[in-house]
Amino acid sequence: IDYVTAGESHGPQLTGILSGIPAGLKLDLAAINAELTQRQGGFGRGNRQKIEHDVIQVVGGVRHGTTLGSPLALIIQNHDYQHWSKIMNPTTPNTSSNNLRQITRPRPGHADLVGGMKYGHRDLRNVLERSSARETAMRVAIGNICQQLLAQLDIHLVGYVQQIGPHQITNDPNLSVQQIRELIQQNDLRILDQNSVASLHELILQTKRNGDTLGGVVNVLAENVPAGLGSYTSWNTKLDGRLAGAVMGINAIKGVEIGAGFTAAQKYGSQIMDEIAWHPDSGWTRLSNHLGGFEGGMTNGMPIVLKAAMKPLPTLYRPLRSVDIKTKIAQKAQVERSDTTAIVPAAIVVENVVAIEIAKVITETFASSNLNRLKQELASYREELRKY
Ligand code: EPS
Repeated sequence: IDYVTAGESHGPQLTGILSGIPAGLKLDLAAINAELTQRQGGFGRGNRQKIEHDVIQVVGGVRHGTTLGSPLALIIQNHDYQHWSKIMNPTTPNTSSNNLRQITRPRPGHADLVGGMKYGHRDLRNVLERSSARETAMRVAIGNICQQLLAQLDIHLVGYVQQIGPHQITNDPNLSVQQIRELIQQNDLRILDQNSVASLHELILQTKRNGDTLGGVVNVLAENVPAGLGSYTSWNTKLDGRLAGAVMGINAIKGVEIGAGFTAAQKYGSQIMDEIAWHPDSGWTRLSNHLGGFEGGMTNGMPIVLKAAMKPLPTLYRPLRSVDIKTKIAQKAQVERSDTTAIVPAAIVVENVVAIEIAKVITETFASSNLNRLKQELASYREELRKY
């Protein structure tokens, strides 16, 4: 599995090409659209999401609803383009009348300044348009297709919000993916503890009134992942490393932990290693899961537990100090429309990016041109592991 996305935030559309999905997967477009709608939601979003109604169009790689094994071609329209069709037109020449809304005062913490320096852009909109997290809509669509493949293999995962700004949300490490899915649907913060909702709404509203923004932490739990995905044999085959890279590749993510992560550093080995057990019916297991489902860069059959830290969004309504790239005069950064927090969409994006990496390693490990063959191979592999 591999993928590439293209498209600017206020351009005509987002485009995605996803290769390596086995033939024979019945695509559930309604499920993709439901996931896209979820990503658009969450308390703390700005006004752009009132304009967008993300819907997937599949224009290649699928026939009569079933994948062909060829690359999937995917489109999501940007409805806001109708307001930007002059300024963001891909083909009309650059004239004074369609060159409006230039950005010359870079926002600290955003890609604006370094992106302009690197690519030689004098209008930082050329950077903002692609560095925008709008792109993650396509990653979520691609991730949902990968989740549909994983569901066929009885592998399930969920991403949810663990912390917003300084506020940690009560967690329960014993909940299943299904239980978490039910709990997070009961509020618009994708959190487990319904009692925290009102105070977190107030925190986000107060932050908005202050012209400020908030980040947070998201958790991902993946269940029934077979042992032995990834490899200890070379650094770049370790799956935990690949997951960390993919998650760090999401806008605004500044940290990734697997299992106990940084807290493992404070403990004794005897407190952190997950002791080994064996049962005649279920085979090999661990008596705890401090290592988050990984040993030697390989899955060990325990649930994958991953955390990602998101920094607060850099677009502030009460802007910070910057310098105009044309005049070199010190000025406040440009104010652009934005969200107060995007931690809810981030949880969905991280979930889907993890799904893509797991689907990727599975299709690399097992024969995967056809879904039925992949199912059979994985089932016999699971059986082999059980008997080991
Ligand atoms: C974003 C700024 C906002 C967000 C956008 C990401 O867009 P706009 O500048 O049009 O108001 O709404 O996110 C999305 C459009 C999306 O679909 O998630 C940014 O600067 O990254």
